[in-house]
Amino acid sequence: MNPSCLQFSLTEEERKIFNETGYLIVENALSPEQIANLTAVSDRIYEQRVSEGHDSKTALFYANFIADHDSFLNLVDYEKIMPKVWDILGWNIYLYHAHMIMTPPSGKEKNDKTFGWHQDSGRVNVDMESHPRPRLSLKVAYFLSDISEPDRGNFWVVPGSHLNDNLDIPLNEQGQPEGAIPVRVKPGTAVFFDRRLWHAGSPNWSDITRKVLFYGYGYRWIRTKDDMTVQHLWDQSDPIRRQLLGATVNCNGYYSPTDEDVPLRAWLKEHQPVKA
Ligand SMILES: O=C(O)CCC(=O)C(=O)O
Repeated sequence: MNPSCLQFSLTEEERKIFNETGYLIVENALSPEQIANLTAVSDRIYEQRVSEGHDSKTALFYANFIADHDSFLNLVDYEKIMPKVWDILGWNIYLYHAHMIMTPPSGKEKNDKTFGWHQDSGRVNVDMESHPRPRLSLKVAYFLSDISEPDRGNFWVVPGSHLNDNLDIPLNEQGQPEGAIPVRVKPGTAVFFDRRLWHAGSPNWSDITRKVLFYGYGYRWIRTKDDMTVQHLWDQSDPIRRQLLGATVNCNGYYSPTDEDVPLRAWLKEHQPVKA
């Protein structure tokens, strides 16, 4: 990790926005070249899936894609984003989950049906007793397509809902919860969201395919949420990337990490001593 990444640390204003709303929009996180490259690789994966039988009118959810291409791998510790992730969660973190969602035009008439509102992490929200629920993880969504207009399969959120354990869903499943808004952003924008934020994907009523890459970071004692077959990349990765790809000396290191388990801790002590 190059210490120059620290220029992208979380500002106090960004922290306030994230803490209060449960999400944070970082514009121009990706350069036009990165967008073009990531889009080309994602398109190839999508076409391949369609050729294997995926219905080209429905969204493709494709997890465990990090090892598919270096441009995906390079975002794991991306300098413009990673400092904000560790400034929110701390150093005992890794990439526990990553997925791509390609949402093609549905070809259907717009309707008012309630979207699939949820908090992330499934049973975690049931099994853990605490209020509000613990943050535990966040996702960074890199938007590759233009969703600056509504109806383009936008990611929807209820700002400030991350501290609520429940969400009132409209009766008869018509309409969206009170306060819900579509996130409207240009290609290259990264959207951070707290796993507890009530959010939903939405149908694409436009004629532009929506393309997003989701990177989920959480504490190292959380299990992976997809197969995350990235272990073969450990040897070729620098120490911090290795940590983010889930490496550990032994299982105890997930709970009581040594410096070898968490090189990010020593790196932060050296380069960002006030926060480490
Ligand atoms: O497709 C979307 O915008 C929603 C994605 C989502 O719900 C998630 O990553 O948890």
